[in-house]
Amino acid sequence: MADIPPQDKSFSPRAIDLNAFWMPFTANREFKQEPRLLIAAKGMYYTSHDQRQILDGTAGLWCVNAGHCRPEIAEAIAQQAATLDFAPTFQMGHPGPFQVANKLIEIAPTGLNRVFFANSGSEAVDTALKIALAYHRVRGEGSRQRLIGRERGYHGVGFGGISVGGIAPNRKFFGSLLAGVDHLPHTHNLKENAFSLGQPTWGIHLADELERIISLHDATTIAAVIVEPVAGSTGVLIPPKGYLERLRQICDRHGILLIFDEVITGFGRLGTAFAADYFGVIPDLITLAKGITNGAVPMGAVLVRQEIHDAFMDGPANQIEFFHGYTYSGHPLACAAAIATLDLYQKENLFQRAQELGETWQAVIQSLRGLPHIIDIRTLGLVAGIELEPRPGKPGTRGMDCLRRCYEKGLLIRVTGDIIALSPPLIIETPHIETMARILTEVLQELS
Ligand code: PXG
Repeated sequence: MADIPPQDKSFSPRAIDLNAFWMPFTANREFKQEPRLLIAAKGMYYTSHDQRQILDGTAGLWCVNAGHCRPEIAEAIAQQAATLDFAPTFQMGHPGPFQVANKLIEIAPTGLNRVFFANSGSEAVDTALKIALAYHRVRGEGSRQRLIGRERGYHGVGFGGISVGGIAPNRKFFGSLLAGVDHLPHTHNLKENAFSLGQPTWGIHLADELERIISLHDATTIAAVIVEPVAGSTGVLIPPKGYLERLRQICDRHGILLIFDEVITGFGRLGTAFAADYFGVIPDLITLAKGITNGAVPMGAVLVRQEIHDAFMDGPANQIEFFHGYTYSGHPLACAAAIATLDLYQKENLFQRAQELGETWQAVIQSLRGLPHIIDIRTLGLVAGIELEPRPGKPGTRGMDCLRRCYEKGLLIRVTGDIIALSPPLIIETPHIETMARILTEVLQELS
């Protein structure tokens, strides 16, 4: 726990004008009144601008799975920046993305052995949706144009992602979105499932709603279904037992592709490389980002079943097969970070950490039950959602106050409305888990 970041000076946020940066997904005016700046990080801890050690309960934003500022990753990035800063991957190449792709398919579920690179989860999602649409078209089933998402789904902020996503504020400001999208119901139900341990037993029938949507539109109009195996951003919603299996069966029956958005569940969050392995349900495409580089350089990726890729390889060999890509697809710095990160995950067996610690994590976090305001606790792997009762007429304020007070006491949590989400780096040890629980206990006891 003696991780002291190499930053020994306090920093006053007033030393810079905070107005020019329009902060993402932030109450800008409130934040700038009372800024919380992080100035260094090491292992399990951030250092705040006023020189306090803040235990990272969220792995940054679900991405720093191997802990902060790992020298292996920092050195790989520095060396790459000095050797080959940028190289195109359109009609050119460099070794990085080929190497990363090979490493990814080594740990990917069987059959998903082609990789397309992007620079974020949002881009990975839009890429996966485009692959799904184009796949059906190149096979002569161009009528399959509909995409099915889910209520309370989060798939980033591209137009594809917000269209299949199920969060009203992320959608309602932005016009008519993609046409031809429908949504499954979400699976969250406190009356049936509050305080379930692991996967809840109620709710498999919600997967059958896919059959209803298919009868409404006809299977020949549907390209793909996209879901997060565990919904993260909307408050850690764990799939009911049998639910993902049922979605897979229905998709298979109707020739519909199944996409798992594993931007937060990928890279060991549940104790396996991917949630697909944890649940034993193999989708046709998997979207990745965040933990792929330990958060150190932006990178996203789509793992694709080989048959899907091969369907594109039918025309003349001198023709571009898929009209899609980003200037920075397979960027050298991201690749260097990814290679070092994947090596570290393997060397330190980090994907097993959530299995080793799962029982302790569940026991300690579930022991918070009974504290004021808590109406549900959900845990799986090294993730937890703690749902607080909203203050009457003021939803979200209790959650935000909780975040502030935890931060003051040295713990970084995420809140979405009144739901606390915890997703620590996988290098976490039992004493850190106990510290998290202690701080949460104090804060919840004090909170109105
Ligand atoms: N899909 C999923 C499942 C995600 O969780 C994205 C796509 C988009 O990734 P990018 O890299 O474009 O942001 C995400 C992102 C939170 C939180 O607090 C979660 C995300 C981002 C920011 C905050 O839960 N997930």
